[in-house]
Amino acid sequence: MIEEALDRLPAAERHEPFDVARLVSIFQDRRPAALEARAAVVKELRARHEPATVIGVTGTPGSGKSSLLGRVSQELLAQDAELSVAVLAVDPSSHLSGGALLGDRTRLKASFDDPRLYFRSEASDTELGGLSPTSYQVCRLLTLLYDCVFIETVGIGQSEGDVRHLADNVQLVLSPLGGDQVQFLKAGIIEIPQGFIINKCDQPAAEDTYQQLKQSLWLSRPFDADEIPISRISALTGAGIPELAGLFREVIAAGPTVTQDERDAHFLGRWVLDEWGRQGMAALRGEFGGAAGLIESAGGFDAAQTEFNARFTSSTEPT
Ligand SMILES: Nc1nc2c(ncn2[C@@H]2O[C@H](COP(=O)(O)OP(=O)(O)O)[C@@H](O)[C@H]2O)c(=O)[nH]1
Ligand SMILES: [Mg+2]
Repeated sequence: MIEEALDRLPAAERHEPFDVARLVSIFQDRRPAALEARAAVVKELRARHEPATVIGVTGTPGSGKSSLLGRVSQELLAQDAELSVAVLAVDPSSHLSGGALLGDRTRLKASFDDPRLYFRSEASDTELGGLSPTSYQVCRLLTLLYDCVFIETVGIGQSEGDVRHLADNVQLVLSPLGGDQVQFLKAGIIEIPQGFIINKCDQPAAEDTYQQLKQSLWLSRPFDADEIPISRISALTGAGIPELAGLFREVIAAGPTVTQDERDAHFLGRWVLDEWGRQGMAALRGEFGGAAGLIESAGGFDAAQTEFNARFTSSTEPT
């Protein structure tokens, strides 16, 4: 597997879709052989590329995340001829396709032939749309191949795979009179995002949503309420999309805020919990000295997995 992965690397760096897709599959592969291949790929890529900024786009299903990402990614490519963009949609529904993102506008479809834009959707492992260790792995690859990575996800706050551990910047999408919007803002969720996007501003109720959000922000974030960007857009008409793309370009230019070490530590913990449960977590905290400690002593994320597999398996064997 290592050889295949390294063979495909040059084409993937040129954004050849088929080769990128093959590498993505290796990053999703749960078999032990994939660990080594991933480590080799990451090592090569890190020597040549700085990791890209990751932007999380979250919000309830139907708020228009896919539609706006389809629009705004296209706008980004138009505004900057050098830029490449990857979109990873972690979808809670089982029937997956790029359908919503592509929309039914042929103009949008055309830009999907542009190799500077890569779209991938992945089934979520939870109904809430939480991120899995696999989402992390794919994101880890894409940040080394593209200039900017968007993660579309429903979950914010409720799952341990919190998007804020993966994204450098989190944007919460609201739509006018969205059913559980109030719920969303109550749950302490309003504190997390670096920005809000009110989509469907082609609908008159959007003005109320804007006022409501402003008030909630003044109450719950009095010290930064006036600085938090609220983008008002319509993914349907395209209104506000150029400005939103401008905001994203600033975020991309500012660079990553979450370090790779933090991401690695968080998602190593998630992986241990997934694979080995509470007993695994106890061992990780105890004899392995915590996720960050294990990664450091093993010499990287993949090596830490290999070491944990080997030692934890042997320590749980009956004596
Ligand atoms: N009126 C209006 N409808 C929109 C807008 N953006 C998306 N939609 C519609 O809202 C529905 C959900 O959109 P989708 O992008 O799949 O939402 P997601 O579940 O958040 O990814 C679809 O029927 C879209 O056509 C918008 O700006 N205005
Ligand atoms: Mg969607």
